[in-house]
Amino acid sequence: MKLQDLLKYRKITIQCHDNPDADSIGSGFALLKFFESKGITADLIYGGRFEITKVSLRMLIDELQIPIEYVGVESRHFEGLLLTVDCQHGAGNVTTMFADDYAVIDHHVPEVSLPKLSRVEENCGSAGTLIYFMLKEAGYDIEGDRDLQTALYYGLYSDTYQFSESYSDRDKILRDEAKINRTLFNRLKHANISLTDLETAGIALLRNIYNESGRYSVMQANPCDPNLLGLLADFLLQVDVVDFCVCYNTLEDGFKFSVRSSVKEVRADALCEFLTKEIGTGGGRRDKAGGFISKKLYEANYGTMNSEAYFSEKINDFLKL
Ligand SMILES: [Mn+2]
Repeated sequence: MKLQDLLKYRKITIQCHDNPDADSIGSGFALLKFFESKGITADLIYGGRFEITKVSLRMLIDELQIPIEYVGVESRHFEGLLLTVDCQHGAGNVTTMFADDYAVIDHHVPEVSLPKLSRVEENCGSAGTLIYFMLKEAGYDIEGDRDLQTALYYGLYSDTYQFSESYSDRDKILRDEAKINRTLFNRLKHANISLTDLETAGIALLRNIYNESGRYSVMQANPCDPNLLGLLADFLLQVDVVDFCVCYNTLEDGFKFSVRSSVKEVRADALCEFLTKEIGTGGGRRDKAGGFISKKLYEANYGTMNSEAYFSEKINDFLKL
């Protein structure tokens, strides 16, 4: 599929995945600009349970004036084309919305059967890389648009762990030739948490519970952006005697948590699945994973059991397996 194939639509809704990241937002923004330049009415949306709170993403949106709109968890019907970017319509990480036609631009392994109008290339480190080349293919004047290049560049940077996992030739071309707003990029790079997050982190660190025989830590933080849980877990794993850890917080409807592991005996993804079995969802990678436990299902199974006790006891059970 080429971008030119989508120009027949008079109305296009671009949808990012839920909990959108820099790549999804930047990619959506670039497509929005392209369609608008062609006189098409385009909107940029995302759904899901959470509105964007991560500081760097708010900064990206504010500084580049990205008109992204949060639409919540309710499915809606949009007129014209629905284009999911950095995700696939029907997949688990994107709230299902409806439209007259569907299109997909993504760089993840196909999870669902794709619509005819699809372009999925897994050898791109970011969806933005693919879009950068699609825009060039369509003859769009990228060079003249520094905001667009900054957004795609920052998306690639974020999706590839600071370019460390960017291997494809096309990723390298975007990295090397994009003309970006360096000042903004530097600010984005160094704006991961807010002062409130810093205080939340400080309190959480003091409440760390270390299990000596299991060589793990469990830490509860006050309600915060999920990104902070990941950062706290990364930090905790740096402690010499911590082999793996779980950082969580209590939200209105359940517990959100991050797991990190540096030992092969404890897989972070397996531990996540174990902790959420029948009461939530979780997964990830061998070293990094995360999950959510539903309050309703937790209470049905464990009553008023204290959450710190739940995590500790469950982890001990997991270690016995
Ligand atoms: Mn991506």
